[in-house]
Amino acid sequence: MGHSASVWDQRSEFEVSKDWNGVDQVVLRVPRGASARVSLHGGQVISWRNERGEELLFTSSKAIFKPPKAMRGGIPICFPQFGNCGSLEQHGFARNKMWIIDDSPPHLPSSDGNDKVSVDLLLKPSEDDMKCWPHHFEFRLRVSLSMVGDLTMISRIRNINGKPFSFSFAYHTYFSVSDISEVRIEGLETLDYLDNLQQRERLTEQGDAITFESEVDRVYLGSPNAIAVLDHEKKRTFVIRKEGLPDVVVWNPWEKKSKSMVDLGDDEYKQMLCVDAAAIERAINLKPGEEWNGRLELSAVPSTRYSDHIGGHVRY
Ligand code: TA6
Repeated sequence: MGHSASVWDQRSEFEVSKDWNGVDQVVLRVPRGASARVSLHGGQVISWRNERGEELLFTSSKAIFKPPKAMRGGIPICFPQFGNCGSLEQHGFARNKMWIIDDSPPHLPSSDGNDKVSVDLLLKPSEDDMKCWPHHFEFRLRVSLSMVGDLTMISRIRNINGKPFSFSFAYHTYFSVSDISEVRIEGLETLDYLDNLQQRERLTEQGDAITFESEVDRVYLGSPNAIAVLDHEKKRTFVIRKEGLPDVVVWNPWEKKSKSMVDLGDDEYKQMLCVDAAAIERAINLKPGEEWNGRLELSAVPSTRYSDHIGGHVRY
């Protein structure tokens, strides 16, 4: 079944196919060759490829592609809770629910509509969901691919005239990296962070780019809206731009925890890094009728050019 999507001066198609569990997936393609694949299970981006067909997101070779478990990799959506510090399952239920394609989404500002191929997904609570989280919400997710292969995700979460509610949120992004010991993050220097390995103690990052020699599980607070993840071996930089998402989660399980995870290969920690645009420290509160937007834009650029892409935010 083909859906035509209006794009900047070229007709592009996205198709809906089914995975081996019979779950619908939407494939976005642009003429220059980049693509993205979104599963209706969890509204999870499970693949993002550049115009050479290189996969930019990590997927575990031991991923369990069986609902209700979220696949280990891609970009799971953490809502309405990040982590396990609330009454819900770890990272909330949104990534374990079936979403639908929204054929008549409310208008988005034109900057996010005309030069991209997009799909709009919708999650609304079922009667069952209301038992564990009794709030009337609509979660609209637009996943877009630009003509040059940048991936954009826009979450619009609205309180549909129920009682006020609060939530935390993250785009739990698994980047594919060549070797974690050859990766650094720029843009988080000198920020405070909550260290999940030390009972969420609040600490301050030192003044240099972040590199990796052991397990890291941190929530950086009040971060700039442009962050760079530099993969030295591939000479590739992921540029993360965000709006409405003040925090950044950085997670690599390293060797010991990888060995304890059934859906992650023992050595796969070397090829992945989670850098999640998030809203965690301060919960988002919505009164009836209010809506929150959280926007993420990912680019993968040659490292020689990445400073052009994040302007003055670069720190040396
Ligand atoms: O900080 C990221 C984190 O909360 C880690 O503690 C680790 O649990 C990771 O998320 C993966 O969570 P998941 O539920 O996807 O296994």
